[in-house]
Amino acid sequence: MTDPLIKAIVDMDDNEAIKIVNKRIAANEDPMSILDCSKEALTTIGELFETGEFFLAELVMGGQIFKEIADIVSPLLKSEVAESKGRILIGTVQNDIHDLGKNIVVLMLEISGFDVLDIGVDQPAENFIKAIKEFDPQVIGLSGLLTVAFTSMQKIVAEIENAGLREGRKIMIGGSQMDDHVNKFVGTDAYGTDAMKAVELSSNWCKG
Ligand code: B12
Repeated sequence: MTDPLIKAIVDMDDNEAIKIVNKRIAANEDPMSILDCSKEALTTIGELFETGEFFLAELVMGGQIFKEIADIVSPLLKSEVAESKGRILIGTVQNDIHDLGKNIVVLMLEISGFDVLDIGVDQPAENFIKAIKEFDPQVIGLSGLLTVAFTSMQKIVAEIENAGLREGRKIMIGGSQMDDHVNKFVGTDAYGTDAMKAVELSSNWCKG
C-alpha cells in the first residue's frame, strides 16, 4: 500500500486524507484519479472486513471519508452540457443501502449530459415502476453491492416486465460484483463495474 492517500484512508486518518486530496487538487491532479485512488482504499477496507481484521465501524468510517473526499472532488468534475442526451432512472435496489458508487455513477452521467432521476437506496420494484411511469427513462440503472441485491434486481426486472414497461428501454446493473453470470441471472441488457461503463452503455443506447 504505497500510495499515501490509500494509506491515510485505510488508517482511518481523515485529516491526513483530506490534506493529501487538497494538495493533489492544488497540484492539478485529475479529480477522477483521486476518486479512483479513494475507491481502491475502500476495496482494501472491504478485504480487511472480510478477513475479520476490520469491523463494521471501519466500513462506516471508510465510507464517511470517501464521501468527504467525493464532496470536495465532485464539483471539480461538473461541466455544462446544453442538450440532454437522454433520461436515466437509477437507484440502489431493495435490501442494499450502498450508495457511494451509485452517486459517482449519477455524477458521471450528469457530467456527460444525461438527465438523471436518482430514487435513492433500498428501493423496491414498485418505486422503480412508479418512477418509470412518471419519468419515462430510456435507460434504467440498478445498483447493488451485496449478493442479496441480485435477487432484488431479478425481482425488479421481472416486475418491470410484468407491468409492460420494459419495451423500448434498456436496463443495466452495476456494482463491483457484477459479471456475465449475474447479468444473465437478473435478465438485464448489460452490466458495469465502474461509472464510465454506465456512461458508455447509456451513450450507445440513447444514440438513435
Ligand atoms: C463503504 C462500505 C459500506 C458502507 C456503505 C456506505 C454507503 N453510503 O454506501 C456501510 C458501512 C453502510 C456498509 C454496510 C454494509 N456492508 Co458494505 N462495504 C463498503 C465497502 C468497504 C466499500 C463500497 C464502496 O462504496 N466502494 C467505493 C465505490 C466508489 O465503488 P463501488 O461501490 O464499486 O461503485 C462503482 C461500481 O460498482 C459501479 N457501479 C455502482 N453502481 C452502479 C450502477 C450501474 C448501473 C453501473 C453500470 C455501475 C455501477 O460504478 C461505481 C463507481 O465507479 C465494500 C467493499 C467493496 N469492495 O466494495 C463493502 C461491502 C460491499 N459491504 C459488505 C457487507 C457485508 C456489508 C454489510 C452487510 C455489513 C454488516 N454486517 O452490516 C452492510 C450491509 C448494509 C446494507 N443493507 O446494504 C460486503 C458485501 C459482501 C457480499 N458479497 O454481499 C463488502 C463487499 C465488504 C466485504 N468484502 O465483505 N458497507
